Amino acid sequence: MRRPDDAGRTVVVFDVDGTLVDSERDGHRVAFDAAFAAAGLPYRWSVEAYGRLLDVTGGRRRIAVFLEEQEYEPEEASVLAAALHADKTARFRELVAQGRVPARPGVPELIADLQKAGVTLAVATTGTLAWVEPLLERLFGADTFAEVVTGTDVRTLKPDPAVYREVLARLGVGPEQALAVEDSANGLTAALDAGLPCVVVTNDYTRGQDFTGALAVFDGFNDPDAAALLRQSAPWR
Ligand code: XBP
Ligand code: MG
Repeated sequence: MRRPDDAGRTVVVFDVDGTLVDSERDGHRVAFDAAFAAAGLPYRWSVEAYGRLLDVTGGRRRIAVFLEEQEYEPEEASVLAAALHADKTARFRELVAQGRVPARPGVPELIADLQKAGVTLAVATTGTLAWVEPLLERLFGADTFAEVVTGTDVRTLKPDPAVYREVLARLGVGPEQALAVEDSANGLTAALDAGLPCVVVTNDYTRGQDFTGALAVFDGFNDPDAAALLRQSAPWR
């Protein structure tokens, strides 16, 4: 493995939801439903329905789009979505604190190996800063990621490339020095549009999406080919 000070510095930028952690079905979805219940609203998102709702990135936008589907006026949907999302965020932080949001199998080992090899690690996520930071610290330690850019830090969410561009700007590296690791088509589009090569590691919600343009697509981090490719050094293409 090349060291960062060799020709071609090596940076790996990870997505969080569905990539570093298994967080959607038994984490975010549960917190959204609890927020609906606490507000006295009858809505509950089934495991299947949530898969469709994931097409809209960002929890607040996801709620707003859903409420508009329930015939709320856009303005009312937006105000209610903001309040529900604030409550959802507090509830998800609680799940994080209880250790109920696990790393995906193979991820802790991959992170440890990349750290040992001197690779610079970073995060580009649509998720909210208030839960992203405690989750990363709990699972991977406080100083594992050189930069963490969240949905709170950018104006436009994935599939827009803003979050990846912000990571590269903060690190002061070009996209050719970085590799993105994503789980979804929205994330892949964001990475590619920022110029990063991208490996996709799918999960139950994203398997079957269109991953045209990905450097490689794997089912899990323990796939031997995935494990080998992700431990290679730059340049990846
Ligand atoms: C993740 C998201 C997030 C989470 C919920 O997308 O879209 O909205 O589902 O987190 P990606 P928040 O993995 O592509 O970054 O409620 O904090 O938005
Ligand atoms: Mg994701």
